[in-house]
Amino acid sequence: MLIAGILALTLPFVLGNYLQNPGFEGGMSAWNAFGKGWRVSDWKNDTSSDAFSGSHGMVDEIGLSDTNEEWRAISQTVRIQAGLTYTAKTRIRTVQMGLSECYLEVEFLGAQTNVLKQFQSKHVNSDQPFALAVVSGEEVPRNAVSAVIRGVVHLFLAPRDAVGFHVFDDFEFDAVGNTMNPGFAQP
Ligand SMILES: [Ca+2]
Repeated sequence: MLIAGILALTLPFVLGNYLQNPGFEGGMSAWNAFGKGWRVSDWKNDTSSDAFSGSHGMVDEIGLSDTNEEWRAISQTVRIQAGLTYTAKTRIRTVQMGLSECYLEVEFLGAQTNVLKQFQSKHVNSDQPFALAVVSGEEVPRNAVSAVIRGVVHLFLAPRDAVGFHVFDDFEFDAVGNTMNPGFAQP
């Protein structure tokens, strides 16, 4: 009871970013790339940059000869804790994206890496400067042991005129531990 009382005084709490190398300043380290076109970029000019913060971001380049209906993703898998609520974020910039879309996705996995639940941010389907994409406040399903945090690019139709770019930077995956057991604060 004493321990519960002490914890109750500290709620709510936010645990730090679970992701490693979340802003790609360490290159590809800790990230898995699926599909074509992924590279870490430090490109910038006077008005724009592939980095939302720091000097690097993750770019997926769509080429003129790429195949229609292609899926691509950059992802990181982390252990999770039952009883917490999680929020994922990233920043997305798109250039000449044509007939494609991109978004942030979170999957909660069971012990056999089976997908228990999937959440997606609002899909980006027109060009934009860096803007926030969020999957917020999702409770962990019973039996979930890990989460995949993923930047997804879906190419509907390969471009004919200009190469396109989807740029991601500053992924976050945070836990908030104040909502799963409301009785806990009143032991
Ligand atoms: Ca960065």
